[in-house]
Amino acid sequence: TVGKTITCKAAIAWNAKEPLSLEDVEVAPPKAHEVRMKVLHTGVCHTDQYTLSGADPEGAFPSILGHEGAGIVESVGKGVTNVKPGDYVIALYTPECGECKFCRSGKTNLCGKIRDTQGKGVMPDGTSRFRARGKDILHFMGCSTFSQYTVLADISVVAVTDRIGTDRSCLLGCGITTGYGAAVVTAKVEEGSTIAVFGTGCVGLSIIQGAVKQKAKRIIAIDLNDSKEFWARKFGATEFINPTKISRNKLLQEHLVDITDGGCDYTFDCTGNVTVMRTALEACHKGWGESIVIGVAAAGQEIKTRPFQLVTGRTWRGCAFGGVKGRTQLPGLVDDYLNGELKVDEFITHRLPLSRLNESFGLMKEGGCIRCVVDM
Ligand code: NAD
Ligand code: AHE
Ligand code: ZN
Ligand code: ZN
Repeated sequence: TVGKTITCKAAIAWNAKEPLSLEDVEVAPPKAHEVRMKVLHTGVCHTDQYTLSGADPEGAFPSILGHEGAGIVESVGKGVTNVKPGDYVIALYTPECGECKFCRSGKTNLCGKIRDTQGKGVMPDGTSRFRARGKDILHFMGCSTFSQYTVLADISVVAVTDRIGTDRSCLLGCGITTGYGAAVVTAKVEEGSTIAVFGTGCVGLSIIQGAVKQKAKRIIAIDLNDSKEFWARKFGATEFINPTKISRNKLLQEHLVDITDGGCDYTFDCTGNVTVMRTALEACHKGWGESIVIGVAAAGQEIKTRPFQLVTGRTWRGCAFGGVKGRTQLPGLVDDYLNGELKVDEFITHRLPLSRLNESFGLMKEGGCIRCVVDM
């Protein structure tokens, strides 16, 4: 197959708001500094559903979604030195070139090298490697893991040991790393802290996992769905609040400030709801509380609060992929998993074959589904 176009199955998003269509796609060989990957497993993240819903200002169609995938390198283009055919890899929607202004700053995990073309759904040379029904199909987040084969920039993959199965390592490609990193790398939650996590899906539960590791004292999980209480406590939450069940005369932020002696040290939005983001900021402790935005909000949505909230020492920040540098830090997270120090298996509540990938979007709305892993 090396150097040749591969025809395989992919779940194509022809238009927003339509189910994905399973059909043949032609995957061109990798060009210079590109890697063709045989995707073995992919998770389905809320962000895939968000972009399919049409709410993503960068969402473009037809495209192949999916950004939480792991597999094997099938072939590499000229100049690729970081991976070789046969390597087990995780796809990185936040690449790491190590050379750009961002990578060298020491201040962020964002990489600027290919962000413009990635956002347009094309490879760094401005073209696509996918064709179906005689049309070019766009890439997504530099990954497109809803295809049995995909092509990525070499800086968008990291090789990891095959001792972790790809049905587990795929989840390190987004949800688990995003939440764990938000708590450990971005917020750097300290021992004894009080934190609140808004939205306890895969990302929120992983924040809880990170906060437990950092020895937070109180971990308050907040979700509209009561069935999330079981999951939140299983991962280490000390309290659970369903916001629809607190006293009607009180705002949720007031309630949180009351029960925490002045507010939380850290709060995290994992809902993508801008009203929740405000609540999370205002639930922070005066003088030092920090609120981290992780959820992605629909086009046109904006956040607001009284500037006095910031004047009085609260900080509003955010992160992508938890602030984790994929090529530098993911092998370490895989080791943590293998040493029993990072939960991964516990997030997998459902498994589906590629032919039933669409069902995962319905499952996501149910409280009982944390992550659905798709066997490609
Ligand atoms: P998910 O759908 O599994 O979980 C979201 C949870 O939020 C659900 O349990 C839901 O019941 C709850 N929720 C929704 N509205 C709520 C509200 N008003 N109050 C309280 N709880 C509410 O999603 P996920 O895969 O865990 O992703 C969470 C969010 O993070 C999404 O917006 C996703 O797009 C985003 N995300 C961002 C990054 C990043 O790098 N910044 C990475 C992954 C996911
Ligand atoms: N494209 C959207 C925003 C989507 C978004 O924020 N994506 C996150 C990752 S979500 C993973 O599940 C992200 O990485 N953002 C940083 C980046 O560089 O894209 C929009 O609003 O345009
Ligand atoms: Zn994601
Ligand atoms: Zn870079």
